[in-house]
Amino acid sequence: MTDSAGSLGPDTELSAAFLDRVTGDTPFLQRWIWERQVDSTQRLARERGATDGPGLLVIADEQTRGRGRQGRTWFSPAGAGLWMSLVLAPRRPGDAWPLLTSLTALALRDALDAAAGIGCGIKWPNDLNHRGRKIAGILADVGPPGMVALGIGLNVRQTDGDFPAEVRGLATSVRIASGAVFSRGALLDGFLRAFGGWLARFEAGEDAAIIRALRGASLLLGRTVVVVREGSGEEVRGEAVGIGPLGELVVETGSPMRQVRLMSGSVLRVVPPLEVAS
Ligand code: BT5
Repeated sequence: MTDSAGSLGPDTELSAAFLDRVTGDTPFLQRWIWERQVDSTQRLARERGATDGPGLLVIADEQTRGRGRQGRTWFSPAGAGLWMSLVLAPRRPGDAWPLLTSLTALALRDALDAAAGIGCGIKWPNDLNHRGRKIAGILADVGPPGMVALGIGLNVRQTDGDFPAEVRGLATSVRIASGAVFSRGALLDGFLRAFGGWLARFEAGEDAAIIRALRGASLLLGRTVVVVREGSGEEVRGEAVGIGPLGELVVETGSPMRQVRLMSGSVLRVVPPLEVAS
């Protein structure tokens, strides 16, 4: 393992020795980069992946330009969460890669349950929610060539007052959900283990087991949803009735009734609301 960038201060639990240990136990990682502050781990991960290849974890204490999908902002204050990106070359053809976002959500869910006793649900396509509030978001970018960059933002230490007005009441953290301050290191360790298990299933072609788990974790199934399609901006309204083989959301809509398969999109409304769920 190489500490190829950044300097690790004594105030962080994500020490070089710790990162060496957790990534050393992780077959799909060969290197890590820790930065005290970076614009976006996703930007740096893709840059370094392009020059040095896959098997890379990039993690930062703070992001100054953390990003969500479609150019949205991801608030990533210093020391408040796990802000990280994995660069991988999964051993499956690229047309199966859309499932990777879902795998990552399943791994985060497992890790939060095991490490912090928090029961979360997956809000398709890329959010992990607790009691109707977003605790984590996932960003999957294809590239560098032959690789995928998986960006993960998990809120760990924020109190309600720490969130900017824009997301206050909509966002939550491990601290808010559990009432305890958990170490980011323990959560990282738990996530990497859980992710390794799901990645192995994915590479073994066990998609049916993945989809089954996704159905069990989905917060949208059985609810009425309004989804804005990525790209066209079209609004689809109907009942979420299934999860397809690539993790897509199947919505029954219109009259006469037809099924629409959504690969990606933003959920505008859910009825009944998600607070009722988890
Ligand atoms: C996401 O986008 O949820 C993907 C977030 C991925 C962030 C990680 S952090 C490490 C890596 N490096 C990066 O630069 N990014 C990745 P999306 O579904 O578009 O949701 C974005 C929306 O979530 C924003 O428009 C806000 O409404 C909300 N949001 C922003 N920051 C938040 C936070 N810390 N907690 C909860 N919600 C937040």
